[in-house]
Amino acid sequence: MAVALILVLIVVGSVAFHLLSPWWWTPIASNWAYIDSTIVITFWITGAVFVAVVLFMAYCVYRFRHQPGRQAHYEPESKRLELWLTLVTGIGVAAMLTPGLFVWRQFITVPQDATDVEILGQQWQWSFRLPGPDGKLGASDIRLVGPDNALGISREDPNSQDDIVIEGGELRLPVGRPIKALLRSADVIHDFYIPEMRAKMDLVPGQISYIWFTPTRTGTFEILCAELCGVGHPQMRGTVIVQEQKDYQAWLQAQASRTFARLTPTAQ
Ligand SMILES: [Cu+2]
Repeated sequence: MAVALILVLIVVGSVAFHLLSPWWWTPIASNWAYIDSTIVITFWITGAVFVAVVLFMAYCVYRFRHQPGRQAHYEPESKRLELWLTLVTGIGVAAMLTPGLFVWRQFITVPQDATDVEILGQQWQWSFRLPGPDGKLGASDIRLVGPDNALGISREDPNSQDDIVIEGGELRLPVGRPIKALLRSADVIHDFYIPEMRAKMDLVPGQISYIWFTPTRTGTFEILCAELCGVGHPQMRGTVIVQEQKDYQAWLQAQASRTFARLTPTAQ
């Protein structure tokens, strides 16, 4: 009786904790509300299964408890029961996976009008590069990284001359515009993650991965590294400031001194 009661209390406690928990996710600040929906669907399905299984256990513990003279019925196999369990489990798993496929399709389909922004991760900081007036990022190569060229940007590429380089600082983005973040790593695997944007993606050395999102409200958000990348991993944080279009443009105009050409003038 006590065990059955404990099982019921576990169910009640878990559901209450889930509903009353103060550690819920941060208010969303991007277009990726779908990510939240898929998590909510998973919570509902796994939650319902958890409640059903544990309550069933409590029922069995109580109903089939030991009584003098009572004997268990031996039934090693039940085709009907197995069929039912397979069907219900299959439907439950499909219901959790299918919405994810639709979201993933959107996740990898970048809108045509997205603005490129480069994000470089290295042990243990974030650096950024924005295209200049030409709207294009110049070529880059990790082999070009040096004391005066932290992002390894190509000096030969004319497109790179007006690129704005922000080393270990704050990234600014305009609100309501889709952003395509091109992700590079200088050393090990990192993972670009802004909890309020819901989206995250690995930075893999030797590749340029990408992620896109549209910031939906202004504010200051923290960039975290979501991949264990060495002893400095917990300190690998950055800041993204989402601004109104006019404030963003004003800031952009003031960045003329941070172009790649100014920062690393070619040796004469
Ligand atoms: Cu990292």
